[in-house]
Amino acid sequence: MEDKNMSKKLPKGFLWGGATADFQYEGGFNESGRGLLSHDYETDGSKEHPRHHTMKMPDGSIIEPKSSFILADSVPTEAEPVFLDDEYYPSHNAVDFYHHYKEDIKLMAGMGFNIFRFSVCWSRIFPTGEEAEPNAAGLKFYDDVINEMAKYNMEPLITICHDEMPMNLALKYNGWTSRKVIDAYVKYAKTLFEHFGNRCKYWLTFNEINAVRGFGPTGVRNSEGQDRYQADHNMFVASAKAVKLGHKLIPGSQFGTMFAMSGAYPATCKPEDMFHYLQEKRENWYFIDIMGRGYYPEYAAELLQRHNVKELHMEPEDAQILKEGQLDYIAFSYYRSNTTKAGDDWFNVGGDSNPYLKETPWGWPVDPLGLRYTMNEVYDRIQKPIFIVENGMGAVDKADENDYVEDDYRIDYLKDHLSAMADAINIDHVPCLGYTMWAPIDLVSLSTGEMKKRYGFVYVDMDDKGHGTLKRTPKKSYNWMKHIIETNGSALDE
Ligand code: BGP
Repeated sequence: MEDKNMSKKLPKGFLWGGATADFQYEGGFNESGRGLLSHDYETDGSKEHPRHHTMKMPDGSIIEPKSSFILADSVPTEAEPVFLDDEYYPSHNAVDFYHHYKEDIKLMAGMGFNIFRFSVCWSRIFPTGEEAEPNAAGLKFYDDVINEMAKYNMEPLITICHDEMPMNLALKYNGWTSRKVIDAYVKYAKTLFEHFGNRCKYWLTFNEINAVRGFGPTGVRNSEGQDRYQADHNMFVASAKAVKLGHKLIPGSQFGTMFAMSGAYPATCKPEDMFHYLQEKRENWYFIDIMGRGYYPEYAAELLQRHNVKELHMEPEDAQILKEGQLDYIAFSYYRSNTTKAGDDWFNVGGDSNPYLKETPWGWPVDPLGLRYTMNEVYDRIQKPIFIVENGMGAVDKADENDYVEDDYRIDYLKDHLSAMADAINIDHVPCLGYTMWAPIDLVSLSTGEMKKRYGFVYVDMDDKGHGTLKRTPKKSYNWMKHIIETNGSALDE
């Protein structure tokens, strides 16, 4: 499949960078007037012991872990979030970008990044989500970050909302099920546009909006069915309103939303498996079609019925809002591919293992060609530029006595994925704005809350319980990536 004669050199102006999320990276939990965030009550975990939220039930008992991300549907609304002395909450300090931003930005600049994707912590700007005025100290932190980046000609790609919301909004309104949250979000987005718009052209309204995570993107307790799809509709409207406003306030601004994309394959060529695959794909296309084309597709009725959704509440003006607030580009994360077959659950992320692919230690199949396939598929469908805003490999790194890591496996993963991306751009002519690798500096894993699932070009001395010096040390992949960026991809041919 790879064309050996076609250079991997990328078009001039290609954006090279890294991506992070505030609650996995930033810390600074008690600083600059930051309010409580939905992720603050999430414990650490592992593959064997899922993360959970610590909530006190009305009778004083504490809920049991149910599954990662999802706050048990059975938790009554009167239950209160609570911090427990014997639990560890990784979002509180994360890897402390809050106090290391100068050092981290310098390290990223050292690799030649011309863009850095980070998310603003909503509750640092509006602590409960409902204040009339933003928190000036919170805005100042991001001012400092963006100004530091400017010293190295690195531009920001800001995620307005990365799977989170002020805890107050999640509890009071059952997250995005309420249209009140649309207003809170638009006020928050407007504040960011007014404050940072003169220095930020690229924006993402949401992270992985299509992922199913209660208390994650939707902040909703019941993460399936009626509430979930109502929450999604409200997020579509909020995103479209923000896009329209952003275009008005920031001339030349470019808006995307980030979708979690995996390559997907029918497990066999049995027609039933193929049809199931088509329906499974629509679980994702639903989001991309509505936000990228500005209207609900015909198949939405079947999909919603399949998820026991009776009727979505829509205001008469919503259709026009969705039309006017279409995305400028389609951003996605790509880590792996999945297989699917008739009878599998919808959202059966992963499916059976694929005999043709190797897996990471966390069981994620490694499929670089799937990236080229996904880029083509998304572009063929929506015909708007794409932006790969997350890709990388979570691995167990063994640091030597100087904290140096020889991560050849990461280099192999990235080389194969970047080569596949270059082929999609150079051979298939898929327009792609850039690539931001997850995550340039080691940080806390979203799914497991671990530190040992490391992604970075830079090692951070910290363990799963937050112990360590936080010292940053470039890994072998750091200089490798630097060379790829300084040759604008040509070195992938070496
Ligand atoms: C995406 C999220 C990120 C990130 C990444 C890697 O789903 O947008 O926040 O963490 O996946 O996943 P994990 O950290 O679970 O390995």
